[in-house]
Amino acid sequence: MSDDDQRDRVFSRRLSEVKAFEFNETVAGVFKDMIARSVPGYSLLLRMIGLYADIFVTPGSRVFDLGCSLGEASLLIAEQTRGVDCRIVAVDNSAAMIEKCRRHQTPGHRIEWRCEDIRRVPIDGASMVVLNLTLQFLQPEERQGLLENIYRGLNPGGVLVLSEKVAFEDEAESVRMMQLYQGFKKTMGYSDLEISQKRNALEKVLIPDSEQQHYRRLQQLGFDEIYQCFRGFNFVSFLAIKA
Ligand code: GEK
Repeated sequence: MSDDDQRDRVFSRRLSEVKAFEFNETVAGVFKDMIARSVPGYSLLLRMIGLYADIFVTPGSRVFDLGCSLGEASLLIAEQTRGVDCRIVAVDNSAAMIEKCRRHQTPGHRIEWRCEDIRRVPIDGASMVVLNLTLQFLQPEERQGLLENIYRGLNPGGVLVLSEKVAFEDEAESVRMMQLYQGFKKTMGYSDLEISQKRNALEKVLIPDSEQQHYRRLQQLGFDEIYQCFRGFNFVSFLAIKA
């Protein structure tokens, strides 16, 4: 078992104070297990990203994986675009995550691992931009600016993959989805204590928009085709194509 394959027990003991969630070394060490057990359909989301790369990535273009964490999406894109002359720029502002990414061997592929803030990354010549569960960690007022930057940097025919945890405008739906999501986490082996302490830690850090907000914003930005390709309880993934 590598040190990236440890079981997530970050919130398993009762904490005297639940601090705001951070992507630090402890989290990076268990992240593979944490995300697989916390996001319904995570492995399917990754496979869908690989499929999109196959369809949309063009020679001479760049692919941006913004908030790449351990680089799983970038590695799949690299695999899928073997033989295509493109560059993959994978960005995360967690030094602990990027340090682990840099250990990956990707012969014949050009993944550039960058420890930077995605709000300041210049984006241009992109055939594909991936925001897989990352936009939700920016302050709500910062999201539009990043998306504008992405839209401008996409080539004609380029795509944005946007996966997010979402909030619900309808109260009854919101309550039901929370119940289902909590049930999902229990089936994945998390205790009630872990679920509630993690929820508290994320409260001010992960602020979800609604599906409608995402859809409207993508439309206003100018994307010509917008598809919701995945939904698992309160997680959705959009594919937005620039004409
Ligand atoms: C995956 N996409 O496995 N700049 C750079 N990185 C950031 C910023 C920022 N301003 N804010 C947050 N992050 C991945 C999963 S995880 C999702 C993405 C989750 C980074 C943060 O450090 C973390 O690694 C990532 O965004 C979010 O496909 O944990 O739910």
